Amino acid sequence: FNFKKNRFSDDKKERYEQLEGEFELKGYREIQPALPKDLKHVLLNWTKIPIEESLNRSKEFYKIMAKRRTVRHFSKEDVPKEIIENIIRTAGTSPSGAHTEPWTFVVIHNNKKKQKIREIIEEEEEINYKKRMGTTWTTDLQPLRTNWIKEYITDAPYLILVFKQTYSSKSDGSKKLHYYNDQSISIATGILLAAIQIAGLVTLTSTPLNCGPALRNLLRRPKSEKLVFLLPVGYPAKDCSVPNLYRKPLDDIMVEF
Ligand code: IYR
Repeated sequence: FNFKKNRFSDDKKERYEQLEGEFELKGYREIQPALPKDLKHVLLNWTKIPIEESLNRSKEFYKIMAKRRTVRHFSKEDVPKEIIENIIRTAGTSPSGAHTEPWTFVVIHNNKKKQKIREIIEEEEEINYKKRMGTTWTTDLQPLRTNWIKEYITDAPYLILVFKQTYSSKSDGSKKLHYYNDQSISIATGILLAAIQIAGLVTLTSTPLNCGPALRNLLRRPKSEKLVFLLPVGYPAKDCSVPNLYRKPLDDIMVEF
């Protein structure tokens, strides 16, 4: 029931008010909050650490993250599932709009599923590379030596498909709005990348173009969910090479006042 007063012309107002009374009596009028109305607030569980340790941790974390590279050549070596579970648990600690936690991480270990996913993506990517995208796109990507053949999809032991929930439903069946779901899913994926790196694994932050609906159907996700990222996760291949890229120094990315 989406009764907005301004939708009714003045002559219908009287009838509306009558109706409103009826709805209130039947309990239809009340909007169910996304979080419990009487949600408790508890003391923050936080412990101060010495400045020295803070400095050390920030430096060590930076050093580990600076070694992160996007990897496109994977070993077939398996990874214990518990590591993948911990990584996803960590991503799930991300902040989200109104604590809606608008993410579904679909984990694929099954080879037949990986093969099917690879077929769907390669078919679309071949069109992207050959027809859909312009010469600026192909010229810009050329130094990365990517193409539509995606061996990593079947080589990596795990695929994590990150789905963004654009909305869900409340317990009364009404629509639950997922505020800032774009930001929330991006932050969660950033945390996911950091968790993968800390665990000593590698990944590729891929964004399969035009494959969303086909993959959503294959994995039986609802229409409310959109595929945002596909991350192969595992170990690099023995002969894995990466483009020799450098990152901007602090001076180029930080502005101080
Ligand atoms: N999604 C395509 C192309 C691609 C686009 C960008 I922007 C990259 O940084 C890398 C690749 C692919 O995966 O091949």
